Amino acid sequence: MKKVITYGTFDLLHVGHINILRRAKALGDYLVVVLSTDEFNAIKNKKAYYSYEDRKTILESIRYVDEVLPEYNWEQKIDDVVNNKIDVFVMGDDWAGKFDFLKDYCEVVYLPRTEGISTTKIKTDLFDKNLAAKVLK
Ligand code: C2G
Repeated sequence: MKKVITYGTFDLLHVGHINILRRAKALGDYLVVVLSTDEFNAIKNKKAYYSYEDRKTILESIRYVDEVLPEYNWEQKIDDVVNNKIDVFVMGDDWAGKFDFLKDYCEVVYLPRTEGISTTKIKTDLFDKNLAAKVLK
């Protein structure tokens, strides 16, 4: 069984997340998603809208996802790859090169991001629409 792993916050789930999960799963038979905890998000200077538990529940309902584990820090990736007997590490190419140290332990694949969508864009667009509705009322 070929095992694939990927990491992220996956907040306000959108098609960019689904595209990376679908393509990651297509590289093997079993996909492990290591999901940033709320505490680790604070270290990444991210504030997720949904809690870790809710983001985990959402991810576990996706057909491409076989297992969800917590991401506590930047240092756990080698242990995750070794302990879970991972064959392929996958990230979007905004991370290109950043995790090449894992090449000693597994295949490392960076996939093109989905253009035009991000959690930040969703938040900004909703804020602007809400603001415009107030101002133009
Ligand atoms: N992604 C994508 N296209 C988008 C948005 C995101 O392909 N339009 C990918 C990212 O490249 C990443 C994954 O979706 O591979 C999850 O993105 P985030 O939830 O933003 O994760 P990030 O904050 O990049 O966390 O240790 C690694 C970090 O936890 C990665």
